[in-house]
Amino acid sequence: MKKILITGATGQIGTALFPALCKRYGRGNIIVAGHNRKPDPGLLETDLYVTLDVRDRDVLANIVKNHHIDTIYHLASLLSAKAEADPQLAWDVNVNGLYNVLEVARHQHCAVFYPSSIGAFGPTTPQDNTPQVTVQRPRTMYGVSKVTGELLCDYYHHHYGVDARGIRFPGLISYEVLPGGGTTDYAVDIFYAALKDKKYTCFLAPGTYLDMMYMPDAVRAAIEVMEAEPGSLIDRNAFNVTAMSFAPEELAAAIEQHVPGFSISYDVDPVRQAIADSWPNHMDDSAAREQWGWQPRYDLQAMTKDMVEKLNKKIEGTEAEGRKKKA
Ligand code: AKB
Repeated sequence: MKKILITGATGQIGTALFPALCKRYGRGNIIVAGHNRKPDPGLLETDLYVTLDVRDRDVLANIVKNHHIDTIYHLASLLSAKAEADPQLAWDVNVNGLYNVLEVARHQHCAVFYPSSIGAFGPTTPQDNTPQVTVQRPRTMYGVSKVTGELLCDYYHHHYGVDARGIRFPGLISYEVLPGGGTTDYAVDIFYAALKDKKYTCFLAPGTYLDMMYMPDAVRAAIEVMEAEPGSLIDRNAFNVTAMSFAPEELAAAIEQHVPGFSISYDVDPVRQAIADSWPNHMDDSAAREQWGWQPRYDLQAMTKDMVEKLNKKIEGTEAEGRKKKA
């Protein structure tokens, strides 16, 4: 039986991963750890939620020991734009936090899931059909921390036998919780703006192609790679995975089909634009497809339709809740 700890569990991925892991392994077997963001009130009331700053190795080691954890989904991390605003903090959380997780995993025999990113690539990486194994010379602290993380996970696997596995996530689109501090966040913000105001001002320029994925696919990818036959994994710590690649104007056109009259304008943020320009347009994820059967289910059209439906329901629910409180 698996006993799983999710670090950074109150973030964009963790919030969606938690129910999926509960469904698969049983709610009582998933411990969620958060630090900065407030968790769902339902979680706070249970003993499934623990407070954890991943930089504190002793606290982490005690949680793993006391809850008999055998698998850690290590999601605690600063995203790209936030990391550029505070590179020292980004190194501390993203690299030292992971180092602590791997050390605890080494001593307490845990498997580790590590989310790398398209941010692990840089301006000298081939931008189209970016290969699985290629040049990785990122110029952002986020990218430096992600490449370091990939190498650390490999090291702990080769030298200590830690079952560390990971994927390079593209931009992730979801309706549960906002991402916060990323370069690909526009692809989430745009849906909220479309449903609220029928217009959106994008901080990336038209023509900026980036890999993207809808959260249900991302959650499935994280679970599938951890369940894959270990013998089939060659690139175990940093699989390219993608589901679609689009530029802002193409996403806007897809949304307009569901929100007539929606329009996009641009006010480019030079920091985030430079980050996006250094990332791939579209990755080759054939290694993940061949080695553990990766297959996305949502393309741009399917994702947009589902996002609009789910976000509409969420907004209606929030408004109804607000009216109830007032009455
Ligand atoms: C970010 O934009 O920083 C993240 C990522 C692609 O890693 N969403």
